[in-house]
Amino acid sequence: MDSKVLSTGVRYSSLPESYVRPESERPRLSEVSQCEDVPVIDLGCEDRGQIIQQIRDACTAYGFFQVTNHGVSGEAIEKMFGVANEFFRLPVEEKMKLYSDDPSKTIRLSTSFNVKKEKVHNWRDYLRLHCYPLEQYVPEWPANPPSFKDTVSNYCEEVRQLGHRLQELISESLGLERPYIKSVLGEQGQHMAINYYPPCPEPELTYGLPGHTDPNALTILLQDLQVAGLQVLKDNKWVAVNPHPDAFVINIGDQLQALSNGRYKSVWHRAITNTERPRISIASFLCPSDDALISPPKGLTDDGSAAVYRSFTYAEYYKKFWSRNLDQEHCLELFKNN
Ligand SMILES: O=C(O)CCC(=O)C(=O)O
Repeated sequence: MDSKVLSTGVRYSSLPESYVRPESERPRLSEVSQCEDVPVIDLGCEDRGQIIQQIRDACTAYGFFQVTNHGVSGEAIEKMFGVANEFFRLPVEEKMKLYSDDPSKTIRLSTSFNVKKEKVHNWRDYLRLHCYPLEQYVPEWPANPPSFKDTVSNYCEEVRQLGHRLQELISESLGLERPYIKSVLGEQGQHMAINYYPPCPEPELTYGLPGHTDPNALTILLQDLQVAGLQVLKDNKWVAVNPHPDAFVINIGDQLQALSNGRYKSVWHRAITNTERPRISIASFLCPSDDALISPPKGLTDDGSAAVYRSFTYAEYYKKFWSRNLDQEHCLELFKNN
């Protein structure tokens, strides 16, 4: 291929060889069912106890849920989608100024997942940004489209508040003090992946993103309302999570699985492609501070259940995660106590 990225405006008539998965790893789209009972939690509900119960049930059974009345304004969401679309429509030469395949960069346009490590590529381009503290990172963000910095900063602030609110609810749902998770995770980083999945000539042969869990604490995902593509693993079967108007999809990440001593699941999820329309998704990740020590609180082990994972710092975990391929075994398996 001539260009390193896919978002060049060129439509492919067949899938380039380097994206074709071996037979046994293909998405088998005809076997995927619709997830009819995705938990949708109304954060505007006046009964806090009910919200906490719903979160407990969702995190235990699914590892993900959707939230409505989440406090992020419709305007912030609409503008965020607008600027994401505009960015990926920029001329490829303009976008390539930001290209890097080095995961340690705090801003980069890239493609697939980890192009230097993986054997088969994924049908995705993405712009990855560090977003907290804003004043540290915004100066390095794209100056084009001109509204990018303002729009994305505003969106990040609103989403961060939602994340903190959810972490309080999740703490309480585990029987912990409301601020527990937030205080253990320290001054949390915030990253964003603006994902762009172009129309794909052969969606049966490849992924936008293969099945993976998120290495961070909590993911707040905004899905394209018009184009479905997210699937999660439920009871060992892939199910489609269709976009719900005005909702964010919330994923429990690996750090909350470890902190909850395995009670809550960091859910396997993947993004598939389609032949017709590009799809955009915007994932915001709340990440523990590098030196946060991830270890289950006493309250979750004092019934005699042993710590499932050894204690580790987030820096140690994150380094391990990016040294691997996305679709290998769950990275937490490497931290399991024997
Ligand atoms: O595009 C999606 O729906 C999923 C995105 C995702 O899993 C990610 O960015 O880690």
